[in-house]
Amino acid sequence: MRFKTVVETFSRKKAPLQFLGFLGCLRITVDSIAKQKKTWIYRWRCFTLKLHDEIPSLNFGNLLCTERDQAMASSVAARKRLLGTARQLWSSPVALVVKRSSWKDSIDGEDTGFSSTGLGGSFLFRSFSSLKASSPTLQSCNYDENAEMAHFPGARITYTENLQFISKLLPSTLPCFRVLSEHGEELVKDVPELDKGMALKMYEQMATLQVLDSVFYNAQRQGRFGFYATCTGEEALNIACAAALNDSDTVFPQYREPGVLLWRGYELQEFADHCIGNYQGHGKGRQMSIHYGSSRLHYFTVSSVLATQIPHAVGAGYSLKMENKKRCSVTFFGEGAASEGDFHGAVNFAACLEVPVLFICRNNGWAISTPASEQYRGDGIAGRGQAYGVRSIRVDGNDALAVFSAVKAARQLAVDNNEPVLLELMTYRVGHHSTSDDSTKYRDIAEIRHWNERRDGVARFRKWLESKGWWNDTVDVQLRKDLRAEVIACLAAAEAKKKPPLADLFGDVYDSLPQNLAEQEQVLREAVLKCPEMYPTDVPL
Ligand SMILES: Cc1ncc(C[n+]2csc(CCOP(=O)(O)OP(=O)(O)O)c2C)c(N)n1
Ligand SMILES: [Mg+2]
Repeated sequence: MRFKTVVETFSRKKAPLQFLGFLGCLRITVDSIAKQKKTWIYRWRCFTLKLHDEIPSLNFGNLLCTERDQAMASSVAARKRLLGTARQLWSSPVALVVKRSSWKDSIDGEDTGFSSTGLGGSFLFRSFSSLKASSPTLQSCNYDENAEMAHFPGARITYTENLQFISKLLPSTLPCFRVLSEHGEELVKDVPELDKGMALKMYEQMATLQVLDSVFYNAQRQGRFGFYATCTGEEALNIACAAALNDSDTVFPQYREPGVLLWRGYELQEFADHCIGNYQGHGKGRQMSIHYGSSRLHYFTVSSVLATQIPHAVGAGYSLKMENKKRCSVTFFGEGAASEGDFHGAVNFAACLEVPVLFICRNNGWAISTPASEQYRGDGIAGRGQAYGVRSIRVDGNDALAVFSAVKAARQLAVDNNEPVLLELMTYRVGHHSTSDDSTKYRDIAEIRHWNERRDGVARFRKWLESKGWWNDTVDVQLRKDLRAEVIACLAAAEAKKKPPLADLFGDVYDSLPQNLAEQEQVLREAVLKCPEMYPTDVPL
């Protein structure tokens, strides 16, 4: 398996070094120094490190090499000791610095799998930052020889003689980051810099989502298409996340995040065409109606099989890292989906492989009829981050400004450091789970009303806009009226379009139709011709 990543190289003499990233090892190609191409495989579990005194900009001295070590590194024995310490403390490479004249003796013969033969001159290079160990444990490593440390392959730890289990809970519940009060007042000085144009665009998109949901929900109830799920109560969260991301970040959605697509430019007509399932719809009528997707907008097609999108996002993020794209992948999921094994495997994978991926959990309190209180015993979803060695944050998901700030900052961390970040956005699912659900059967109507009337995120954002003098009732009424007319017109236009031809039912999976599918198509055609009244009349044969 070969990845294209060419990694940052440092050299005073422009030594033509190239790092090719591999899973689990680094392949180092040293070119013209030896006037011939030589390749070494450097196993990443073996570790070589030396401070290059001439290039102070490489600042790993504070991590592993104290001044004492530098002085001692002048002797072969001391360097070997340093290497040994490094191996024990650090299981992945940060940098490999080679100065041939002084290092040949200690590199050769070491079990690094690396030979210095053929190297000449003085040069150094470092592995790409994605392999850089960034765990806080590294920085607090104590390798004082006098401290009694228990070195196991699984952890670097101190001993205790107290037989004590650690508590089930963190010392205190994780706080919830917010920027606005329930009344839309600014609570912090550093309100994210949103200019008027951006803030208004966000609000208009939130309103569009509300109108879209209202019209489509009713259309489904009228039997005009098969299934629908609103994001009522989570519109502010949808749009704030989308606005904070880069439009080219690859999104792996659950199903309650159509706002991200809307923000990126998915047309209202595209939503309608897909739900109705006409020939221009993304799924050509073969998908559930809310299973939107768009490769143009870097938005993977929704799959209702819970949590399957989470490991996919990690794989995509890993690939973005290897191609040095400076983008991240983003996956959305509910607190219910976070109970699936896929979530746990994916987060652990991302932590170990240092993948730039955002795990965005919408904790809306319900997974159909299962309340969050029956979903976990720890501190929600954010509380799991530390166990996996992943940064995490809990945010008020109904505070668009808080969500915007947190996602923006998380994205920066992910892309700059090649690391995953877990965000838990606290919110409430105001709507029914879907058109197949009546949530009043399992939850109190007063609870729904409370969230809808008192704690709605769009209303809160609007109050903030009004406090700045950027919005008022008159424009709001007009906007919603215009949007409603537009959505209704798109739906009517979608219904007037042809259905996809029958042959489309069998296409798009294989390059050429396999025999069994060809036979099935033939049988279906014969059945339609024999009993046309049993089949839709608007599907072209
Ligand atoms: C693997 C799997 N199990 C069960 C279901 C049925 N199901 C569909 S949605 C859902 C609830 C998901 O809740 P959550 O992840 O909290 O998302 P929310 O609907 O609240 O946005 C369930 C159980 C499914 N689609 N896939
Ligand atoms: Mg939920």
